[in-house]
Amino acid sequence: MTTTLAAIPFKRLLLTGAAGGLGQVLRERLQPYTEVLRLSDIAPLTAARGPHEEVVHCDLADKAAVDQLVDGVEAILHFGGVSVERSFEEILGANICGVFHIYEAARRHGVKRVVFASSNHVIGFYKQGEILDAHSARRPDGYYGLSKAYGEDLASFYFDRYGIETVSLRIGSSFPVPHNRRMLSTWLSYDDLTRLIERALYTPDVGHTLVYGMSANREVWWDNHLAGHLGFEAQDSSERFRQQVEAQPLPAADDPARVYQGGAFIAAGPFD
Ligand code: NAI
Ligand code: 15L
Repeated sequence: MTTTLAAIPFKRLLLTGAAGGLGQVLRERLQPYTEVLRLSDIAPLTAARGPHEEVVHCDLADKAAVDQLVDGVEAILHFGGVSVERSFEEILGANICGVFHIYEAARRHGVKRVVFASSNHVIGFYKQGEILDAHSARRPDGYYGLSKAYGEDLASFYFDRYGIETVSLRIGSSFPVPHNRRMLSTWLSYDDLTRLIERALYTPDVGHTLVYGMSANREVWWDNHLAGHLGFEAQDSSERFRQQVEAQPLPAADDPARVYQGGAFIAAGPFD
């Protein structure tokens, strides 16, 4: 993939969730955008590979630790937290308190830009095929989706109140390949994710911008015209995987995987 670096690298970027699936990918791909990349997770990370990396173990639920983590960074890519549907108690510390701690630390340390990894599960209860844009009412499909909705609202509030700008990425399904029929619509390639992050970091005057993170797939449910100022143009498509995905058995007509935008997440739980 070729980067289209739009501006000079940042002095220091923070990436939370650096040990995760996307974090490991971004550890490689963010290097051109920053002199120093500070990598953080609650899970073990391999040691810094040179002066261009810093590795900090941090629990997002720990406010004082997050405050220290953010000290000295110019912008934050907030990808850490529980990334699937879990009990409210599990989501609370990592995602809800976690994103609050990130914005409070950003305020205290004068950070002016956040890229927030939100999720399609904020709108997961819409039916597949319904077309949504950034103004569509939310229909979270669980505690996880609710935590991402809260993060988006925090982003909006911290811009209105403190001028901290955020691009909230409502990511569809970002994996090496789409795993199922639903993901033929929701898939976001790693190259397109990187392009989107580049635009989210460098586009001026984003305020709080909400953008759906998907590749240029043949059938999509999300319309990004309200995020046109980002200038994001996806270049990949799930189409080349269609044949192998459609070789899988077709789920029953009432299977959530076939009915809802959030797929199987809508049927997860309860957790008591
Ligand atoms: P992941 O689960 O692989 O990575 C999340 C990371 O956050 C993990 O390394 C985990 O250890 C860390 N984490 C969890 N609780 C923490 C805590 N209390 N303190 C510090 N770190 C903690 O998830 P993935 O796929 O890499 O996703 C990254 C982000 O993007 C997540 O926020 C996820 O919700 C979001 N996202 C991902 C999508 C995808 O398709 N991969 C789709 C939509 C959103
Ligand atoms: C997400 O929000 C999850 O983090 C990821 O693991 C996938 O399940 C993705 O959504 C999806 O909806 O495919």
